[in-house]
Amino acid sequence: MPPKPHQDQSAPAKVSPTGATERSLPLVRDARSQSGDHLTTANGLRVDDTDHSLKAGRRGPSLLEDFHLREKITHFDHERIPERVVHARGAAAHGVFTSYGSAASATKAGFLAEKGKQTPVFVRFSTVLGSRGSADTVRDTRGFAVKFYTDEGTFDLVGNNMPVFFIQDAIKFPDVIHAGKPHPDREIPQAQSAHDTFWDFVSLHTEATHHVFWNMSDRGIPRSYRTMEGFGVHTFRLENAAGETVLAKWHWKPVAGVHSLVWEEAQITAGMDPDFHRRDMADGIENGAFLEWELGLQLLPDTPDEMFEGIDLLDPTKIVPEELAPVQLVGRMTLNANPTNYFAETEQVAFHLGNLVPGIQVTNDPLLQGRLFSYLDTQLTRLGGPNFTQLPINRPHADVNDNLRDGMHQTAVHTGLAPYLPNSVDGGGPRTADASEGAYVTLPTPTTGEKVRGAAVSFDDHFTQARLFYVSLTPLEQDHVVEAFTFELAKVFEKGIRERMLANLARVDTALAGRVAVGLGLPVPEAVDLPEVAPSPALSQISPVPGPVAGRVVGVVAGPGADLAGIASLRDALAAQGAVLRIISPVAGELADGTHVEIVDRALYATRSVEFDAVVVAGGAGSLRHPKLDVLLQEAFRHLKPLGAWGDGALVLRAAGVAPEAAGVLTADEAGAGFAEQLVTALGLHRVWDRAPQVVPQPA
Ligand code: HDD
Repeated sequence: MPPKPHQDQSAPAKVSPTGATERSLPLVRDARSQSGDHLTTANGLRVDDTDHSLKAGRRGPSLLEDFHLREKITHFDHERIPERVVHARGAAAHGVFTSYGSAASATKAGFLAEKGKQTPVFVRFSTVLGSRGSADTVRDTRGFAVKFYTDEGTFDLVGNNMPVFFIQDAIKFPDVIHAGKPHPDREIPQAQSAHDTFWDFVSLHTEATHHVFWNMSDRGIPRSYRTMEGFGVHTFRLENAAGETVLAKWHWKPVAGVHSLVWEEAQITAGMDPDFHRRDMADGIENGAFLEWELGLQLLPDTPDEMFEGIDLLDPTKIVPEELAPVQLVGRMTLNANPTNYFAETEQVAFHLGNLVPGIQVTNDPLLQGRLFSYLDTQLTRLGGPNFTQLPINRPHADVNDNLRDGMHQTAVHTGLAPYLPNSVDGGGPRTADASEGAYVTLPTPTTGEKVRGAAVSFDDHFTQARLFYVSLTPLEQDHVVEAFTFELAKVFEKGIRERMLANLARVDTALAGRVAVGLGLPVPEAVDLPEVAPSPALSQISPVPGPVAGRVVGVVAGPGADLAGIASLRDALAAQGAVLRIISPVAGELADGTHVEIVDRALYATRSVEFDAVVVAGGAGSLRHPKLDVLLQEAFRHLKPLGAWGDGALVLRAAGVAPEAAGVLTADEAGAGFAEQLVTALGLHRVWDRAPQVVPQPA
């Protein structure tokens, strides 16, 4: 009897609330609101029929007295809450943060100070502009919001996958978002920056230039959440147990390396699988390929001018290059459990920059100051009142005794008579604490000056760091930036906006501006004097060293007669590294030979190359020919993905126009250990960068 067919554990249909659900439960307090086996009304009355409304006769009108019908429909009518005004589309996971103890000299924050200390976390990733139902892979900044449920209260690190922001002052946030969101007349385009109002705004507010460069770089189209860096953006002030302070910037360093899609791939994926990133994360966690980051800090002296090497630390459009202030690693975060319920957890989670713990204080960064207001405020509309911290996902893991009372959606039954302080009725409590008992005591930082609507002069340099970013990229990454600007500005209707943007680009890099101008068919802007900047290699994401491949997906093309034993051994070799093998075949169903049965994971008519990080043709499948297979292989080749074949599989590559001798095309006689090893190394390098000159037009 043939063995049991292989089941693709990561196929979407299998992503069900099973193991992950159980794992996540202890992380959420009071998560179970349902009990018993019978269907009931909201009041616990057992229901005999939920498919037919109560009628006056089988063909008669429905009756108003049908309380079950009315309750069922009323509740449904009110199921939606307003989506987030920004970062509406997101996906989240539970995990744990483990401290290395190395931050103890900088901060007294308990979750960082003690080596080995573990703190539960909930992390939500998001796009900024698109609405809740938009696609994951659009070009955009990604949100990276982490909730640490610490013993001292909840700490939220609400960052992005880019270290700078479009604006320097929170008062402009409604403006930049109005400009980035779809045009108000037709609500087009969805989740895109490639339109007039966005480029109108950023060309007029040149402080946006640095962030725009990050968006137009490969950082704007991440391969997956697990391959994104994260940044707290602002400078924070840390305080240690001795009361000493230091300024700090937060960094999340992905263990899987920083990797992106290529633009054409991102666009195809948005249609082929709009849920690409959330599926990748959920599947990875379900398969045990957990997502991991190290938390790092850039520590900078707390000087009165709050500057470092001429960089204003209060300006959120500036970075401190890692070469000037190394990122010191202080802990590790592992995301290891999927949410049980999207609405209850991912949708209702509420982040807030004011959720701080002792040892972490804010600075006067004017963007940060405004954010401290906005996050609490927005939840009042979104979550319908002031009691959202009582929702299970938002409940602190520290004791709460807050004297806040009543209000919409109050679920606590408070005892006592005196929710005020001081009191002589409830025994005088709850009592305030001092710093030695863990109270948050605001640092007495000096503040002087005239009331003024304005910014420091040091906020005026809008171009030097954009240039620093651009010149730090490899030529290939620079090509991608040129292509992105050309694509986006080509979608801008107003010529004046395109010209203004070109003039801004010329203030960053002359050659770049020239290449984009040529692409747009517009005059090359006049060259201007550009500042000398020392490149920061840490800003480039292409690494010559192969990284981990957990969560990566290899497609293996097979058909009748394919070497199923070879496929099974390749699957085992990949699984040992946390990667997944999926069989691609012209039709769905099973492939079988005398000893093996394999299930086809992806029929050719239902897949596209974008679902795979590498594609390999199995031996024995050499006679397969299919127009969709040609497209799949050519696309994977064009997107610089590792390709390969064993045995006569190479014939399929050649028939599709992919030369087995080309860069990054691996061939072998059989799917042995050597072939698997080469494939894992190629996957770990993410793309076959050497192939780029063959598939990308040479830079002008
Ligand atoms: Fe914000 C959501 C990140 C500037 C106002 N923001 C939000 C989220 C992230 C960020 C990751 C999604 C949180 C979640 O998953 O629920 N925002 C940033 C970063 C910024 C930034 C890194 C700059 C450094 N944001 C910013 C400004 C303002 C806001 C300047 C307003 C003045 N952000 C909001 C908000 C949101 C939000 C309106 C929408 C939903 C929410 O807060 O809970 O309050």
